[in-house]
Amino acid sequence: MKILLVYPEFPDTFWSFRHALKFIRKRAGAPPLGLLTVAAMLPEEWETRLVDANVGRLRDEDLRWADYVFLSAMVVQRASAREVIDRCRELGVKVVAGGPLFTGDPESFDDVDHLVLNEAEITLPPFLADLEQGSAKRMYSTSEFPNIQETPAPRWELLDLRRYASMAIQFSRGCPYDCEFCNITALFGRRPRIKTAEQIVSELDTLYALGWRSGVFFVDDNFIGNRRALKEEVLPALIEWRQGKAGLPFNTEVSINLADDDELMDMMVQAGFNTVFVGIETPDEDSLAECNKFQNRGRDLVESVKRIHRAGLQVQGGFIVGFDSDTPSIFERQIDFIQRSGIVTAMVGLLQAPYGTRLYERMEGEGRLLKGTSGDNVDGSTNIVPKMNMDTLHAGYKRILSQIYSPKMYYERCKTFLQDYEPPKIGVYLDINYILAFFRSVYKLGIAGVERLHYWQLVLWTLFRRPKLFPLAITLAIYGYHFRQVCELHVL
Ligand code: B12
Repeated sequence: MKILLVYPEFPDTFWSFRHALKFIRKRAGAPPLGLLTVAAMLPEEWETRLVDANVGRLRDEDLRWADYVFLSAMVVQRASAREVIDRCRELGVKVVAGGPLFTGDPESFDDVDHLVLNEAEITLPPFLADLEQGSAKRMYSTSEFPNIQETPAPRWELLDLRRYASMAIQFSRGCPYDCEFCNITALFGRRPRIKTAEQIVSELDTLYALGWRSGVFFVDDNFIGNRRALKEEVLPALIEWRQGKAGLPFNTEVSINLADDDELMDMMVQAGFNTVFVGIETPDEDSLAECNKFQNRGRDLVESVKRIHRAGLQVQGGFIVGFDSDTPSIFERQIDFIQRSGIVTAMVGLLQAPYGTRLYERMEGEGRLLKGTSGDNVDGSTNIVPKMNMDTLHAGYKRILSQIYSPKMYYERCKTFLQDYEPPKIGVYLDINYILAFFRSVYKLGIAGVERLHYWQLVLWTLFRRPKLFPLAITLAIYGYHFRQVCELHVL
């Protein structure tokens, strides 16, 4: 059997990092970990190839080669996924689809031959067994959550590693919290399911043996969902694994209460983590109560962020406007909060109700649900009717983005962050692409860019005040360029 695994193209969005990736000559930020994992579950004697349309072209001959195309996608890849399905139909190739887009909206894909939904650890084996018997059904789904200690290691060797800026690895699935707008608990449950330290170390060993030295993204929904396992098993194993190695900095996603645990932050830093994404959402207590984000309530959020920065972990933050409790003062408060916290990478979106969330049900019940969603929560769109007047909301949203990504405020924020941030202690791996990226930034940002004055001020300030953080300062300058391009393209 010949299987072609296909990952459709992402549009030019906030998280695509497309404009930043050009500086380091990479095509994509992260690999399709779902497909790599599914590939590891297929019978060994089957031939498998992978085409990630974000790093290479999907040719008709690739499709013709395959007996089955295995397609994975998020909602944001809908248009490209649709194109792949249409091409397969034209060429008479059968399609098996799975992943978040198809799991959330199977009704839109009548023309897909087999929908293998939810987590493949449960749904793929019966599909494969039926396929062998010649009686494969159209749809396989489950409400159970598998034990991921039995999940095989992803097959990274199917990738052309050189085209990616970072690799991905997964330690846990699920999140103990239950925020009203988040679909993670619906998709993956509230009890974090974890892999063993041995699994993680062995996966990292494989990446290391393949020559990987750049960043590794732990794609967990909330990495600190099971602290006991982290402190007693996983982090000690990672600290040990890292001895004598350079490169491979880690980043992940956590909840804000990481700031309350010095020991955990310290162990994460020793293990090589340098960046964490945190759902901050809003500085407004009523909105936090409304969306059940109790882990963010009753604390000085700016101070929590700064504690994490001072420990040596850069916070990237998610922010939302458009809660029922929001008044028009929220826009200035968000801008002020983002500036004071020094969160350089601030993803600000309008409140959306993904399928499967409690918010979706509430909006449906209140007759406030609109059709469809772009899947991109940073494009100024929403699928709900907000309580605030829509024009006021849009205007305020645009104001936030135009301000926080204006060169003046963006570079000011970089400085606030670099002042607070404790430089990482892990060995540095010198990659020629990063050195060249500096020279490209000199031209594109320092000579040709509207931000040139701010760029040179940051370069000089960092060289004199925080020289160890110079590469990071350049990376942030390049990110700023990307964020401005995306905001100008989609929102402003
Ligand atoms: C890593 C990640 C990213 C990476 C993408 C990396 C990449 N190239 O894929 C980055 C940071 C870029 C990203 C961005 C975004 N993401 Co994202 N992301 C994740 C995250 C945290 C992990 C995904 C992952 O690798 N999981 C590990 C693998 C093993 O699991 P998996 O992919 O789900 O695969 C399993 C099953 O789904 C199934 N499966 C998957 N594919 C297939 C295919 C077949 C044929 C079969 C049989 C089975 C199957 O089997 C696998 C094993 O069980 C998930 C949350 C999550 N827990 O899944 C969100 C998630 C996928 N992202 C989401 C969203 C919304 C986004 C953004 C739109 C967010 C934004 N703010 O703009 C952006 C859009 C991307 C873009 N470029 O524009 C949503 C998707 C919702 C949806 N229904 O589409 C999720 C589920 C998070 C959430 N809270 O809802 N994301």
